[in-house]
Amino acid sequence: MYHALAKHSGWSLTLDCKGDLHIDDHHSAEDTAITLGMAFKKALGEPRGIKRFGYAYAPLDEALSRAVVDISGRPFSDINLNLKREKIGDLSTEMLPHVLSSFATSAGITLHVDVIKGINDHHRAESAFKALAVALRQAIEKTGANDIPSTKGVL
Ligand SMILES: [Mn+2]
Repeated sequence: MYHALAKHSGWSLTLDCKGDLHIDDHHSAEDTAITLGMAFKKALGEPRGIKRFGYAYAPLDEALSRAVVDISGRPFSDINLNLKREKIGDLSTEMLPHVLSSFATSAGITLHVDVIKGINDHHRAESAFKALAVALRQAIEKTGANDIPSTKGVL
């Protein structure tokens, strides 16, 4: 899922995690998401001259997801993946919305992700990460201006 996120958002990402998988996957998933959010925020720096808003739909076969992003400086997320299986591979499916919300919180962005349809949980999850990737890529696109994209002059 991180691979799909990095690929489609245009990130150059190397992730090295020494987790506690002998206990469970919770902290490996959550803490990598928090770290990714921090790295995103740091890499972006002052959000000057960017589009700020981004939204995208991404399908994966029968699954379709929508992600809407605001590089707002206001951490908020509403994530609806509605996954039915307990696990996808070795990953607990409950960690997928947790990963997305942890990323949004540490990146300081507003994030809405909804899986709109789809039968296969792997497809549903992966389409959600791809939609997020494309939305993020759009939101941080340069406009050519040099302003802070906010009426308040600050994000
Ligand atoms: Mn947690």
